[in-house]
Amino acid sequence: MKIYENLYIDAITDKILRIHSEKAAEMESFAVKGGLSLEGGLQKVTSSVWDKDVFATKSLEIQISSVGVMEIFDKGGKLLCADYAGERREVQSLPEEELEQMRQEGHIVHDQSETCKFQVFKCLAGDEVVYGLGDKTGFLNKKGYDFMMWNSDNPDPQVENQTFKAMYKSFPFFIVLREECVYGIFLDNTYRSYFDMGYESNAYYSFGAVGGELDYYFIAGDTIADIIKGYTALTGRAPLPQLWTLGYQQSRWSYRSADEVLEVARNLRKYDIPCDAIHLDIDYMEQFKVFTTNEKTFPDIRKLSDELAAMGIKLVSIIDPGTKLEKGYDVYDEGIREGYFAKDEDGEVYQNVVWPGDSVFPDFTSKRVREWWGSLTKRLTAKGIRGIWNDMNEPASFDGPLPDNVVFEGDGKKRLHREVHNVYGHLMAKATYDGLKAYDGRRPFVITRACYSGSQKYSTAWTGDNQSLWAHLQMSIPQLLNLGMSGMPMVGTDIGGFGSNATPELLSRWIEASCFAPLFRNHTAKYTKRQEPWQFGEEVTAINRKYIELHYKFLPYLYDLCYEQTKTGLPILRPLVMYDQHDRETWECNDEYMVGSKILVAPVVQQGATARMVYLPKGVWIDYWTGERITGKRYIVKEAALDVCPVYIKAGSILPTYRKMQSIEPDQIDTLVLEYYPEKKAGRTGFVSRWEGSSRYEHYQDNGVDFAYEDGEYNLYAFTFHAMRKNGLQVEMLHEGYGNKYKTIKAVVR
Ligand code: MIG
Repeated sequence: MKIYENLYIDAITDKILRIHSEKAAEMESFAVKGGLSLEGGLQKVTSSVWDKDVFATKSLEIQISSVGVMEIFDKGGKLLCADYAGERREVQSLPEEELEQMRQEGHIVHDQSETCKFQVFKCLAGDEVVYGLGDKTGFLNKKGYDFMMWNSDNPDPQVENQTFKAMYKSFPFFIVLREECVYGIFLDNTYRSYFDMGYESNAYYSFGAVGGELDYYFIAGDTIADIIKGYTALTGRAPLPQLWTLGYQQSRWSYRSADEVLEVARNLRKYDIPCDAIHLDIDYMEQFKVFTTNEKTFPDIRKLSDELAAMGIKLVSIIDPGTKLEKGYDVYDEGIREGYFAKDEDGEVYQNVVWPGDSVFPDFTSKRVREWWGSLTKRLTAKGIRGIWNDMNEPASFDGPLPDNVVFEGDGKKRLHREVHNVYGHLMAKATYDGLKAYDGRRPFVITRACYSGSQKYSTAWTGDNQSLWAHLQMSIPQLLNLGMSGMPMVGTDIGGFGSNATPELLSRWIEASCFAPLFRNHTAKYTKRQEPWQFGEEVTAINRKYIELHYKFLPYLYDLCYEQTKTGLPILRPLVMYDQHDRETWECNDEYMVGSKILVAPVVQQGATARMVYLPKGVWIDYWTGERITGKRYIVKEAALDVCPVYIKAGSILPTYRKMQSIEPDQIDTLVLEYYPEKKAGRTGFVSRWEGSSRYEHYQDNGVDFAYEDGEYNLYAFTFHAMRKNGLQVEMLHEGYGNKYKTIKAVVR
């Protein structure tokens, strides 16, 4: 529906509006699934009343002024979001020569003068906070900062936002929360885009892109969860992972030979550290040639993977998109013959330099190329590799950035680098996912560094090259939470830090802080001190083991959250504000998080600290370690020596747990232990406490490997626990389709 000059509004549902230019309507989206097929039971609007200048759906009303200024109201007449029509307060850029002087001394300065093709300005009310935008540096609340979406590999220490306007990922999506209301905006534009969330002025925020079309979605709802549901209904949700991929993973750039990998595996077992995967970084390749292996250092990866399998450990290997330019290297030869690589303006294959030296870049915008790349994954899976880690897919390049005009031909549709840069990693992840799914058949395990909105459909992600700095440990929490609120649930950071050297204390605190992370991987760079969990002596090893074991104990809870996520898009790690958005104290809580809605984690992220303030939101919380019951909506001080990561369980919860294990073998899991944390103590008879209340919990179980669940091969249980009854556990089967059921289900009252 046209509302003003080149401005159209479609109601996608009665709470999701698409605001776009005329041309945008015909453009294909890289993020929004299959055009606009909504997932997750959202209803498409079939009719809405579009009047002359008041447009309305069942839930929203839009007013357009005679000069095209748009205001969106809810049905009660509350103003949710208004275009800003006042004066701009532009930030002056320095003259180029002064910028240059700054650069000469090593300052990172940005020229702010790039002009957007379009920019949208919205009013700031003053009381709002802004979340989302992927994994930008800094804290949870992005208000007051400005950002750029341009997938960038920058190895400098990633501190706050001022020089890190762009990171590896582009999630042009944010959530605005106010006392009164909440909404989200998703700018579906792959060009370089800018998000000024009140840096230029505190009267307005703005977003815009240097190319492409104006095309954004306005998502309304009552809660942050509603906004995430709406956004992921558009851009998709993460599929169920293989169960083992939720386990602990050990990595280093690089374990340089099969022998070294085996030694790491033996140490993991010797020190009794649960672990499910070891990663092979670039040195397993022959001269960094993608899809090859180094015959000298890794003579028989099939044999290696079998030996590791006997220890319950799987291999994951890295691939890079940059393909070595070398005649006789079959991947290169075939790609040249078939025209699979990106070209320069004159039609010559475009070259730059990456790890293999002179390299060329597959054109992942083409379906043929993605299928080819996907089929190449067979070379790795045939050797027993069980997961593929996609690196350098911004794409990164050593000899200057790829120029704007490198040509990606797609399938007959020519696009320039400036248009597809931000989806290059997204499409590589898709190619990897589709290849693994087609040829391996198990649920693909892909990790990617670069992303665009919607990458959650194909891949997990890590936050790239952090460093072993306390500031980066602190940042890891808001980073993962904002990724989750950007629809990307399966995420983690390099535990212990990638660059620089971890101290024993930092490593333990990092393992503690990450102990519920869906991607739970310790990784570090080539030139750094070793940081496997056993490297710092017995005392520290015991702490590290304790938290890795805690992670394994709660695996069935994590997996249930994965299942929930496939239905709702809700993240696994959630900021406290998602628990109670009417409690302002939660809005900027940067050092605590919830795991689903029942566990609260408040890690220690300060060097030397042995106590910390913990904010407990409303409700009754049970200290996981001491059993103490605490009424929330207040701060408490928690003693937390190095071996204590404060964890609290919401009273009334039932949590599913597994017994101690070294690695995840879904077939062998036959016991489920339900921990019941009753709402209320009713009293005491002799030495026995009596409890009141009852709770219910739904639990999902399947083979944890393949797609059989799509044909109904899964079990869905409902557990009800009545505290007052003897043997108060009641088990109901809501769906019964997986044969290998638990032999034992028991409940313990905590
Ligand atoms: O230019 O493959 O972020 O995790 O270990 C460095 C080597 C390339 C960057 C990745 C990092 C990986 C490293 N890679």
